[in-house]
Amino acid sequence: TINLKINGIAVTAPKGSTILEAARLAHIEIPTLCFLKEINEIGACRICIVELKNGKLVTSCVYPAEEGMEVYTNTPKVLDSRKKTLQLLLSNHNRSCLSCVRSGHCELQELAHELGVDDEGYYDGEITPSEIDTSAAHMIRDNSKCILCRRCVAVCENVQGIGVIGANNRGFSTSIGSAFEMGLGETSCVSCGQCIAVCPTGALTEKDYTADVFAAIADPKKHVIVQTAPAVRAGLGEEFGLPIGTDVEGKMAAALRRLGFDKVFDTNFSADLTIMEEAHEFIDRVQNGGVLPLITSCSPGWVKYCEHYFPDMTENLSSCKSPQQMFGAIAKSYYAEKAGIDPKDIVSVSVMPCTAKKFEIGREDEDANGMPDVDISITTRELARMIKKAGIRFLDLPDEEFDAPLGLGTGAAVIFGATGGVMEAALRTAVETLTGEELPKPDFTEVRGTKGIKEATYNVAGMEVKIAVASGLGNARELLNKVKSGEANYHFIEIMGCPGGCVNGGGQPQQPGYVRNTTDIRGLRAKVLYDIDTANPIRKSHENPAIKELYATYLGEPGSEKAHHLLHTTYVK
Ligand code: HC1
Repeated sequence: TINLKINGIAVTAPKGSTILEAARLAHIEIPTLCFLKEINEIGACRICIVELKNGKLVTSCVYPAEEGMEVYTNTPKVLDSRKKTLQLLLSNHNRSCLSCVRSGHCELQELAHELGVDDEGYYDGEITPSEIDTSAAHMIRDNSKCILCRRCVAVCENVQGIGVIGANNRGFSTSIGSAFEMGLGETSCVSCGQCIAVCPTGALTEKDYTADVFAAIADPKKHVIVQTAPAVRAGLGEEFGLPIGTDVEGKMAAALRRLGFDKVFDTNFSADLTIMEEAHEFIDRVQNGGVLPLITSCSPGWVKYCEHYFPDMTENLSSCKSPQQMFGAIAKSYYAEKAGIDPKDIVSVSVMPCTAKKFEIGREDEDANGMPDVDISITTRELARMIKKAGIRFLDLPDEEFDAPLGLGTGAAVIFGATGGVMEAALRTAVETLTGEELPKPDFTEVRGTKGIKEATYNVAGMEVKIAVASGLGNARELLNKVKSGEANYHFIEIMGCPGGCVNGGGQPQQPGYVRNTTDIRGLRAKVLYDIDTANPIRKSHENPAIKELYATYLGEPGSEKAHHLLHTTYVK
C-alpha cells in the first residue's frame, strides 16, 4: 500500500492507484470528463487537475499516487484551472442546451453548473466549422457539440475493435470523424451505439423516431402494437431516477398502455420462439453434419460485424431471425389473422436497448409478409422521452401485465438480455429435447457473469457439447480467431455485440463517466433479468403455453416450411 495525504487527510491506497482512485478512498470524487477506466486513460481534458504540494498541477486520472505525497483537490488554483478548461470548451461548443436531448443529464452541463461557470461565453470567438452527419441508419453525429474527449474513439477502437472514427486534422481544426470525412453510414460501422452510450454530451445521439410513434398512435386507422426487449425493463427506471438494477417491467407495461398502444406485447414471447427454432437448428446441424459451430444471430451489431469482418463465417450464423424480427413476422401473420386485422393496418413498434435494431428493421429478407416485419424501432431512452413528454408520472404507476398472447414469455426468454442468456435458454430446450428427460435444474451457471469470453462443456445424451459465449466485438474477434486457427473448437457459440450483452446496449440510459468507472452497471442490470427468470414458474421456452399454441395451430413443427418462411433469414458476404 501507499500512504499519502489528500487535502490534509491521511489516506492509504493500494499500490498502483492513481490520485483519482486514492481520492475516492477519502470520499472525494474528482471531476472527470474524458476518463473511462481501462478504455480511455489519456489525461486529455484536464478537468481532473489537482495541485501537488510544490504547486504543480497534474491530471489525477493518470498520475500515480506516491508514498508521502500531499495532494490538494480544491485549491483556488485548481478550481480556477478547471473553470478555465470548461470556459474554453464552451467557447467552441453549440450551447443550444434548452433543446438538446442531453439537457439535464449532460456531463458538460453538470460540470459547468457544479463548478460555477457563470460566464460561459467568456472566450467566445471563432467556432470550428462542422456538419451534422445523418448518414447512418441508427444515429446522428453533431460535432458542434463534441468536446474532443475521444471516449467514442476509444470505445470503438479499444472495446469493439472496429475503429471507424478518429481525430481528423490538428489544432483548432481537430474534429472526430471517419477517414476522409466519410459519412458514418458509408463506413463499416456496425451500429452498436457504444459511442453514444459513452458520449458525455449531445454530440452523439440515436435517430429519434418518437414523433413517428406518437403520430401512428394518433391515427385511428392504425392498430399500433409494441414489443419490449428483455433488457429494457432492467434499464428504463434509471431514466426516472431509480437506482441501477431496478426492475420496472410492470410500470413499463402500464406506461405503454397509457401512451395509447393498442396492444402491449413482449419480445420475450419471440425470444422463446427463437429458442424453439434455434435449438432445432442446432440439433439438426449436429445430427446431420451441418456447419458448426452454430453461432447465434440475434444481435444485429454482431451480425453486421460478422458480415463485414468474418464473411467466411456467415454460414455459421444461425438462420433464425432475431426475436425482434420474429415478433414482427408473427404479429403481421398469426396475430393479424387471429385478431381479424389487416396486417397493412398494423404498425409494429419495438422498444430496444439497442441502436443496431434501427438498422436491422431495414435489412433485406426481414419482411416475411411482403412488408417490414417491424416498422419503427426506438431505444430505451426514446421510450423514456415519450413517457416524459406525455406527462405520465412513471414512478406513481401501478404494475401491470403484458397482453396475451404475444406478451407471454418464460424465464428463459428474459435472460436473453444478459451475456450468456441466449446460450442458457437454448441449452434448457436443446438438452431436454435430446435426452427426452426433464432437467433437474434449468440453471447453466457457467455461462453467466460479465466476463468477456466464457466457455463450458456439457455432457448431453452421451455427447460432449462444447460451447462458448462472447460479448463485445473485440472479444468476439478474439474468440473467432481462435476458432479459425483451430486453437479452439466448439459446437455452439453465443455472440452479443455489446460488452455484457443487451443490458449494456447502445440504446440504454447513459450513465456518466464517474458512475461507469465505479459501478458494475451491466452486472446490476443483468441481476434484474436473472431474478425475473427465477421468479417465473415457467423457465423453459418449450413450456411457454402461447408458443405451444402457435406451433399447434399455425406453424406446425419447429423448422417447418411455414416457420422457415416467417422466422428465418439470409446474410450477405
Ligand atoms: Fe436483445 Fe434480443 S436479447 S438482441 O440483446 O435476442 O436489443 O434485450 O431484444 O431481438 O429477445 C436487444 C435485449 C433483444 C432480440 C431478444
